[in-house]
Parts: sequence; C-alpha cells; structure tokens
Amino acid sequence: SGNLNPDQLEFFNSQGYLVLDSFSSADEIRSLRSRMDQLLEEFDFSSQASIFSTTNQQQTTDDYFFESAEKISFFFEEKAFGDDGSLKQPKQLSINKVGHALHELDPTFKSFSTSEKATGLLSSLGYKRPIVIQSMYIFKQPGIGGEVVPHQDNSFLYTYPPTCTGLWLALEDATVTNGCLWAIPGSHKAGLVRRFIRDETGVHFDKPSPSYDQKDFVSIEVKAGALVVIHGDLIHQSFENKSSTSRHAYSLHVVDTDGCKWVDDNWIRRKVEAEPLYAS
Ligand code: AKG
Repeated sequence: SGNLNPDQLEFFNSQGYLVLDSFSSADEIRSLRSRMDQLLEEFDFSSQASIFSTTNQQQTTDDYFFESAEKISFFFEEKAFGDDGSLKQPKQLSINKVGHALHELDPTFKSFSTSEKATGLLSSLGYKRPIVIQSMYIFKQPGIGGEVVPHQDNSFLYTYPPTCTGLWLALEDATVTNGCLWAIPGSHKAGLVRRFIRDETGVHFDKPSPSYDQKDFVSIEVKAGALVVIHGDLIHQSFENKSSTSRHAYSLHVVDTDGCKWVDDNWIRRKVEAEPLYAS
C-alpha cells in the first residue's frame, strides 16, 4: 500500500534517499512561507531565544532548546551577532530555524504534516503507527546560514529498533550555491554510527564522529516544492550559505510507535504523547 511506486522504493532502499519533485504545489509553498513570515512578525525578539549550532551543539543546548520539543521556538544563527552582541542584520534574516512542534501547534504546518500525501508516503515505507516527533522550519539565511555537519537522524531521534525518516520539503530552490543537502548514497546500509544522549548533565554524543571523505557525498539540488525523503541512517549534511539567496525548507522527522520503543535518553522528552498520523 501507499503512494510510492516500486522504482521509487527501490531507489530509496538502495540509496537511502529519494527526491519527489513537485510534491507540494506553488500555492502550498506560498502558504507555508507566508505563515512563517507572520510567525516571525509576531515573535517578540526581546524574549528568550537560543542559538542553534551543529558545530557547538553541546554549548548551545539549554532549557529553551529542550522545551522547544512541544513549542514553536526560535533559534538564531550563530553568525547573526556582532562582537558587541547586537544583530548584524534584520531579525527576520537572523533566525536559523523555528521548531520543534510547528506540525502540532500551527494549523498551516499541521495541515501539510498530516496530509494524505505525507501519510501515503509513510504507509509505503511500512510505518504502522507513525508520529511526527519534530518539525523544523530551516532558513539557511543568505550570507550567514550555518553548516549542518554530517549526521544520521537516528542519532538524535532514536527508537529501538531505529525507525526515523526525514521528510525535507524545499520551500525555495536548493542549490550547491545556497546550501543544499548532500548525502553519501547507500551509507544507510552501514547502520547507526553513534547516538546523541541526554542525561542529568545535558547532552553529548556517545562516540566521536567518524571523519567522512567529502568525495563520497553527492549534492541533492532540488526545485522548490520537491520533497527529499531521508533514511534515518543516511549520512547527510549541508554547507554554509555564503550566497545572497536564502534556502528555506520545512523538515519533518517521523518515527514509528508500533514494533519499537522510543528511548528515555533522547533529547525529546514529551509531557504529552504525540498523536499518531494513522494506525494500521
Ligand atoms: C535534517 O532535516 O535532517 C537536516 O539535516 C537538514 C539540514 C538542512 O536543512 O540544511
């Protein structure tokens, strides 16, 4: 069952990712982007907020981050601030991402996240009782959009056995110039390398990152509206955006809740259990 054809499933199973062009219409993209414009407009930038960095993840993870699992929270780019601590550019161009419960709390993002085209995809991938465990609106701002270092999503959102899949929707064209995704094709077959663990002292990885050869990565350049499906064990990354155009994306991470267990030492510890997208 589900909406992927055998060729698409074969590509996903062998490569660890899949691009679905024109997954979202221009209208849908416009509504997601304008809703985010509105959320930024309403956000009180004098209130608490954190920086998000994958190169300094341990130092920048705090209560604001932990609590964002069930909220709509705003994270700054590491390079948004000058030496005097003030923003170097307009606040709207200083945010790295908004997360991690847009899919639950905001009707526009919820509507996309629970759409039949999304659930049909998960059904194709064999999900029995999937939940969206986190959502992120990622800006990859012009000039300062931070890099996302090579990682596997199962490291951060671990079930036993692992079941995470990323659904990454391009809200703008993503190119090698503005910081598109890169991945090592087939790397998901080697399994999970390490975990990101939360304990009393904060968060840490249980092992250092292997070093990866940049020659092994392929760029995943896509048009706005394309969806990139990412296997939870696929090694992927994105570089800094040094160009003058942004690269917005809306990213969902899904795990199963049937036939596996959400482990207690994940960074996300929900107070309220997530609603399944469907149960079969
Ligand atoms: C993810 O959503 O898992 C990513 O790695 C996103 C990286 C990016 O958008 O640059």
